Amino acid sequence: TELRMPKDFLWGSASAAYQIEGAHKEDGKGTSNWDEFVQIPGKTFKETTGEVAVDHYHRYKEDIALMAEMGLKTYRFSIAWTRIFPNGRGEVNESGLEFYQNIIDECLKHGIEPMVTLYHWDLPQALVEEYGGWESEQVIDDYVNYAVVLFDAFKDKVKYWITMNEQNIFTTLGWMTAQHPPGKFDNEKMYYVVNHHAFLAHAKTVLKFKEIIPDGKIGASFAYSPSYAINADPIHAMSKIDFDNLKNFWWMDVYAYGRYPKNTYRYLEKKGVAPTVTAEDAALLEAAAKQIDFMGVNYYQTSVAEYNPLDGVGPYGEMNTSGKKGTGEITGIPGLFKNPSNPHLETTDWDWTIDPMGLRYACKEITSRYNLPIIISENGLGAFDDKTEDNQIHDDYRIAYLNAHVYELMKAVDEGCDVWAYCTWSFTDLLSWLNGYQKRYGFIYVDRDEEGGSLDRYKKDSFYWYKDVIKSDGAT
Ligand code: BGP
Repeated sequence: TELRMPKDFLWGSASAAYQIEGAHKEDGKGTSNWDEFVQIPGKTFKETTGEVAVDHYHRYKEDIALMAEMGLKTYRFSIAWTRIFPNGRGEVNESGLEFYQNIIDECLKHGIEPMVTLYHWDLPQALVEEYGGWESEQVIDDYVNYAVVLFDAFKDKVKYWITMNEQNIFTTLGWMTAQHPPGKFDNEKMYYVVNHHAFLAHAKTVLKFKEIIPDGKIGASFAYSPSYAINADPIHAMSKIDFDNLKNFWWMDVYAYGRYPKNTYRYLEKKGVAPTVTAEDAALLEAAAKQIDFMGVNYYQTSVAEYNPLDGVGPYGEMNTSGKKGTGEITGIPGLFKNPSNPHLETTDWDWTIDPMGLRYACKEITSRYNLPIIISENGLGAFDDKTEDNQIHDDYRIAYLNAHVYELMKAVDEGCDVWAYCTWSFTDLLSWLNGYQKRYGFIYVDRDEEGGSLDRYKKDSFYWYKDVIKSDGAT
């Protein structure tokens, strides 16, 4: 039988404030942790920053008009906390609110459902300086206060909200491997404390949300990398479950059940790094878990789990930020698992495994474990610039990648998963946090490199492909 998504399926695309907006000091915007971090030599590819990014701040009308031309049903974007509260809290910066008001109105004008991410990694630097940002529990109320301002401002216009983008990634890269701000690696206990604060901030926000926008939909977006044991030797099957518990369920279980996976909690307790969970925390997490409406999933790749001896590889390894295949190192947790590459699958130039069926696997795992609706909040292929002289971009590899993933997603729906939306990463080309402007994800090519450029927009072949997909409900 023919596969086809329902008529009201939200075909979308996604972005994040720091990666597209630019205008890093305009209209009262405060400094974020990322504005600071990129100033440290050697932290990003060729020292690239988001100071200008792809200038979406000034070109949002043009960009949203392109979305409308494509027929996009939803646009997922994040709000920069520093535009709303330049110092993280205190007085609201009205021109910041106005900017997002304009984006939302522009979307609605074109019949595009806005989907808002509250936090996509750019934390007000003032809060870092004041009390250490996520390291202090003071951040919880500041986060909730920021969220409530947005709920009040946009409650009549925005239905879909995402609290955290990839809490697993920003905490792991920020506190375990030092690749994101604040660039720390030597305090494992703090890594779990930071996560606990983020969970509590998420949970309090979900409960507030239900008071302010009772018919709205809220969840968190998780970077989910499902795993396969390297072979049928039970020792690797054990590594797989340890990996899933420590790297996936540690977050998803808290969002969906309001509690940490017990075996992993015990493991961390023995190590002396488990977060303290008070009775009040437990009640709050559980209450919020009952209220979330969907699991947001950012899906890029799957992992392989293999046993890793106590003297084996650790969590930090060189990351491939150059696009030279094979330059990324294997990492793991000594005594539990390591994550070698998958001999059965191809990779991107950045060593990311390409596994369309893994998307269906992810959906089925979430459906059986949590029985929650799913929003695919990111999925996409990073590739090099390949514009021809007459401004054409023949990105057939991107079309092949997305097409295979859409097909697997439709199979997941056919097999009983309740999927509401599919957002590709990304609509326009934009800044890749550690890989600069050379790693492109968009349907729209933006003329710029590390040095700058005209910032003109050009439609890639994938633009027309996705337009057809949307028009035909993905019919195969
Ligand atoms: C996700 C982030 C996005 C985006 C994407 C692509 O982890 O939520 O913000 O950057 O990955 O990643 P990269 O730019 O590293 O290729």
